[in-house]
Amino acid sequence: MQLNHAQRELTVKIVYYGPGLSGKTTNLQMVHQRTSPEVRGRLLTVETHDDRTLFFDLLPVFFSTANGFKVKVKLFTVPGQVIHNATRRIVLQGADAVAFIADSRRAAGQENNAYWKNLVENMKENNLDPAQVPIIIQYNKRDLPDTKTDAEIEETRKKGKEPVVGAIAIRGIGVLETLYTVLQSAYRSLEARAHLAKTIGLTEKEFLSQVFANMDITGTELEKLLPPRPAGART
Ligand SMILES: Nc1nc2c(ncn2[C@@H]2O[C@H](COP(=O)(O)OP(=O)(O)OP(=O)(O)O)[C@@H](O)[C@H]2O)c(=O)[nH]1
Ligand SMILES: [Mg+2]
Repeated sequence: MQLNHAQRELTVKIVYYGPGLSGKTTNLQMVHQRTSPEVRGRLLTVETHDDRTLFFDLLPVFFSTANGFKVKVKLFTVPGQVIHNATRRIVLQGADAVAFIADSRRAAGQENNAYWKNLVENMKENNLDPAQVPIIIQYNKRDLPDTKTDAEIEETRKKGKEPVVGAIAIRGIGVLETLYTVLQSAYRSLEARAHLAKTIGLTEKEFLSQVFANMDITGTELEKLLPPRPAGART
């Protein structure tokens, strides 16, 4: 987190981490599609010729608080290919929360575990304390055959402390729910350390409702979590 009192600016950094081809870039593309052009920056992608992320993808989302603070949420993805570990470590620097995108297929189990270890190692290298930098897990590709069952995912959820979200990112299913969950975890961790409500008057409710105020949440679970807005409203 970067908090600049003079400029009245808060920057929050979220990193989408996980094995190669798990759907990290797809998540950002879907968030981009559902976000109004007025509040989003350019979706910056640097890819190889076969669409693999080479460095990272970045999507910034902006809003202003009732107190006149500018809030910038920066969404990054890391490159999942094994050879790009140094890049993953650099992109992870200063993360406020991590969305771990796993492939739900059984065959991907080992790969998921290897990248979970890799995440923990790289967090250590960057002095990111897992007790302070929350991780949430997305089980993506729920549309494919031979995936973990819902019951198995429920088991994982119960065993671990991390929130778990199911998704079919290519259809936009679970994508905004994942973003909501990771932002909520990020806010709570920052609130515990930096007291955002007290210092800049930004509550969890305002943070989350402002981020999603200019996103199309139609048909997502967020319709139940966020206050309804009158048609055409922008704030
Ligand atoms: N069937 C299915 N395919 C998906 C889903 N999400 C992503 N994909 C596909 O999986 C492939 C990889 O997706 P990306 O988003 O590029 O994966 P990535 O995690 O960014 O990969 P790297 O950048 O190489 O680390 C693409 O062909 C996507 O269309 C999903 O929910 N279901
Ligand atoms: Mg990618």
